[in-house]
Amino acid sequence: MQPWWKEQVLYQIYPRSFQDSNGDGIGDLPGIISRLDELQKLGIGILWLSPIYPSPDADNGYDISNYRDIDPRYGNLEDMDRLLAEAKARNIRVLMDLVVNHTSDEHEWFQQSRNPKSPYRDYYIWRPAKEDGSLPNNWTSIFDGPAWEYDEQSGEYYLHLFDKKQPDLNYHNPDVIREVKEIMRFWLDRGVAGFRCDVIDAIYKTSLEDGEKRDFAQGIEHYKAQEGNHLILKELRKDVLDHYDCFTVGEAMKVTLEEGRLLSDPDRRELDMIIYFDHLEADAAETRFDFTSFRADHLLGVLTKWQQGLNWNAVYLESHDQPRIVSHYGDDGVYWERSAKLLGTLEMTLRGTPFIYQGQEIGMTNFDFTDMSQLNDVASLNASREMEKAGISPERRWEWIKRTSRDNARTPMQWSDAPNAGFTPSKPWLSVNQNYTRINYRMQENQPDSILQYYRRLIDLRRNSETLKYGEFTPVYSDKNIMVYARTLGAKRYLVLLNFSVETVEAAYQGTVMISNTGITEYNGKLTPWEAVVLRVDRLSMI
Ligand code: TEU
Ligand code: CA
Repeated sequence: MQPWWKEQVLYQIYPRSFQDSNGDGIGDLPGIISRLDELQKLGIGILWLSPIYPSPDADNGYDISNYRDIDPRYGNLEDMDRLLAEAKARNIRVLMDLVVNHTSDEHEWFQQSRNPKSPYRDYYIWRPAKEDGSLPNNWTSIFDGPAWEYDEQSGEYYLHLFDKKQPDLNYHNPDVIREVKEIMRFWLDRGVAGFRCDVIDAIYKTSLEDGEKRDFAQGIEHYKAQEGNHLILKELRKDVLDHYDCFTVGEAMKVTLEEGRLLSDPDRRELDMIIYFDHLEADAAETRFDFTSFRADHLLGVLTKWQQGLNWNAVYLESHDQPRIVSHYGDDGVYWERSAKLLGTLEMTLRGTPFIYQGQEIGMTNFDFTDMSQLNDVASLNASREMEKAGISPERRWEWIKRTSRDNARTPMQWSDAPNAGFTPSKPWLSVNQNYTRINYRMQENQPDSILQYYRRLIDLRRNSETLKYGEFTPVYSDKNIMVYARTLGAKRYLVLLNFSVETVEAAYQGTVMISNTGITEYNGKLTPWEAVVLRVDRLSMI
């Protein structure tokens, strides 16, 4: 029998933007509880909540000041218990986001740690300036600028791979590992079903030597997927996770296939799956602030590498860190609906556990902001400053921000055409996309051929097909505009035909139409613009 987390579809909630219940403009736990019926109806079996712990919000909750409580803006521990019980009643399990590469600088440990004599000193990575007065090394923060911040009280610098309000923990200290185990047990004992582990391939810094010159994350070769990191993951597995019916998905930054294998190979007993980024960077250029144009064959190449290379994949196209997929690889203009459905077809027919990000199921698009003042994302704000320093023009800066900003995915969920999209009765913490009158959940609930209804059918199709869940993945054909791949289990085979363009193209395959985003029931060998067709091929000899 396969584990439950391979059978189910996962849904990621970004709590502050999902549903506000008390009119303060911020989504909360009672809001999530009030929407569980919708999630059940979609066919979701697992929820991952982005962080809901108390946080000063330098990075919207990814800077935690207390790991054993709920931020009052989201509710309290009783609300959490109620959410777990209500979800369970609907056969939905809940994952917490475990953010333990760093804490908030307002966490008690860090406050104590600023005193060089404190037993907490060694919880973090403190270093004096070099003899010539320069920084301890040349590492850069993933949010741009140096990775070191000076602390007056200590007379030393501390390391932060992200914002300066996110000091990195020191995994050379066994006390830190002990604390992490206790935090994990705290939540598992309360009934959570596992963790999405934030940047978990970066927690162990092997050395603090200077890094090779790079335009992003300089120093990364000293902390990405290190041997010490593998040992810690094994220890967490053996001492904690193995004692519960749970699973972990670890975010692995800049990970290669080989590193990904080591982190998620079931025999090594580290993580159950990893979140990598390769397939969402298929149009990224070599230089940091540039892009190449999208090609379906290129994307299929990247997908094939991971589909065939890993034992099991976390399959996702959106998250709180990514632009909306319909605006990225799809067409959020004329072919908005079709391309959103095509991308859903792609995701739901790959091998792995599908992760749907809130709003993806109704085809939400990138934000409609018109200038920097409307942004919240710390990564965008810092990147914009760096681009300015590099002499990049305001127009190109804004283009890049619009294309990549994490705020694209963080605008509030569009539930209806009521004011603020039914997310809140008051002013939302981040502006609602004004296209909510056209793109919203309630409208799609009432339309039989909406993106939402199509996602329900896709999820249903996957749930009931061993071939779609477990079949082998094989690329069949691709060019600039189209990709065709097969999923095969024993004598059963599905062929997935996707046209990523506005051209009508020949694709001469035969089979029974299982689902299509154009509503066809018979396939005539031609794909119309943005058409997606899944065929069941009854006789293997046919292709
Ligand atoms: O993301 C880590 C990460 O790799 C991203 O920050 C990525 O580099 C960035 O989005 C590019 O702009 C995780 C969380 O998902 C993210 O929200 C947090 O900000 C980050 O860790 C720090 O906790
Ligand atoms: Ca609220």
